[in-house]
Amino acid sequence: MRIVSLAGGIGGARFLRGLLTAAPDSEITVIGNTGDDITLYGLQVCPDLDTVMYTLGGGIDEEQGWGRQKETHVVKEELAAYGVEPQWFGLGDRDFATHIVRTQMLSAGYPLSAVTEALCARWQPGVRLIPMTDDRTETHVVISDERGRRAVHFQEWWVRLRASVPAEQIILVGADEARPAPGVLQAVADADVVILPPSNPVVSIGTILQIRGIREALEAKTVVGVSPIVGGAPVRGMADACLTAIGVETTAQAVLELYGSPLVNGWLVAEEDAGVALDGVRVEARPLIMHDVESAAAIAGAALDLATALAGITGTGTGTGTGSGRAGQSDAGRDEAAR
Ligand code: FO1
Repeated sequence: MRIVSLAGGIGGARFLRGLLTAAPDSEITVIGNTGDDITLYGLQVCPDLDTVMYTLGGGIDEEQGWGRQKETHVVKEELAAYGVEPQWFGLGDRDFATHIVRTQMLSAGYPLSAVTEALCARWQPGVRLIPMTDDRTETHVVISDERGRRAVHFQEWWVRLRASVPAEQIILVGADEARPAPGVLQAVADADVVILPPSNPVVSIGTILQIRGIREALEAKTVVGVSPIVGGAPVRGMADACLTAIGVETTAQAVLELYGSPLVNGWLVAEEDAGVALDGVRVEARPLIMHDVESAAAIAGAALDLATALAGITGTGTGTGTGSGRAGQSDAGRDEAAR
C-alpha cells in the first residue's frame, strides 16, 4: 500500500517509526517540514528532515529526540572559545558532518530534495523523505521584549527563549514563492492513504500545508490525522504556545477544526477527548501516548485501519489498494464519515 505522511520533528519521527512497524510492506513517502531550517556558521541545518532521517535510520539520540547518539561537542566548544554566536543551538560533531555535506551539495547546485536523497542513501530510513519544498523557507516569530517588537528565527524562540515570550505572529517566510519539491504532489496523487502524525499543527504540519498546492492535493485523498493534543495539553513540545499564537485553543477539537474538512476525513483522539466531532469526519478514540515503538505502532496501525476503511480499501492493507481519491471512498465509508 502507498502511504504519504507529513512530518515535523520529534513526535512525527517517533510516530513514523511506529508506522513502519505497523505496515512493514507499505511504501511510505514522508513530506518533511523545512520551516525549522536555519543557517548556522555558514551551514544549512534542517532539524525536521534530520530528525526523521536519524530516528528511522537508527542514529538518533533517543532521549533527546533530536541530534545524533554518541555525540561529542568539541567543535561547539572551539566555536565558543572564538566567541562565535549563536551558542544557544547545540550542534554536535557528528551532526556537523551532515550539515557540511548538505551545504557542500547545495553550494554545488543540488536542490534540497536531491541532497536529502543523498543523505538518506547512507541512513536507509525505510521511507522516501522529500522536503516540502526545495525553495528557501524559514519560520520566524514576532515577539516584543526589552529590545522592542521584532522577528526572531523560530529556533531562537523555541530553543533560546523556550517559547517563554508570547509569539505575536508565526510567519513562514518564503511561503508565497515556495513550490512543492519534485515528487511531492505526485506522491500525494499516487497515495492510497495519507496520515497526519501528531506533529506540531502550526510549525510542522501547518507550514507544509502553506506550500502552494499541497492542501488542495491532500483534499482529494483520504486523510487521517492523529491529534497532537491529549486532554487539553500537547503530548510533547510546545504546541500550545504555537496554537495560542494563532488564536487556536489547545484542544483536539480545535486542532481538527484548524485542519478542517475536507482535508481530514478521519481523526484519532485520546479517550478523554472522545466528544470531539466535526461534520464529514469520522472520529475514533484510543490511547494516544507513544511510550515506545510498540505503542507508536499501535497508534499508527489504528490510524491506518481508519484510513483504509474510509478509503474503501479492503484486505490486510498490504494490497495495492483500490485507488483512494474521495471518489474511491466506499459508500459505507462516506455514510460513516458523514455521520
Ligand atoms: N533543540 C533544543 O532544545 N536545543 C538545541 O540545542 C537543539 C539543537 C538542535 C540541533 C540540530 C537539530 O536537528 C535539532 C536541534 N534541536 C534542539 C531540536 C530542534 O530545535 C527541534 O527539534 C525542531 O526544530 C522542532 O521540531
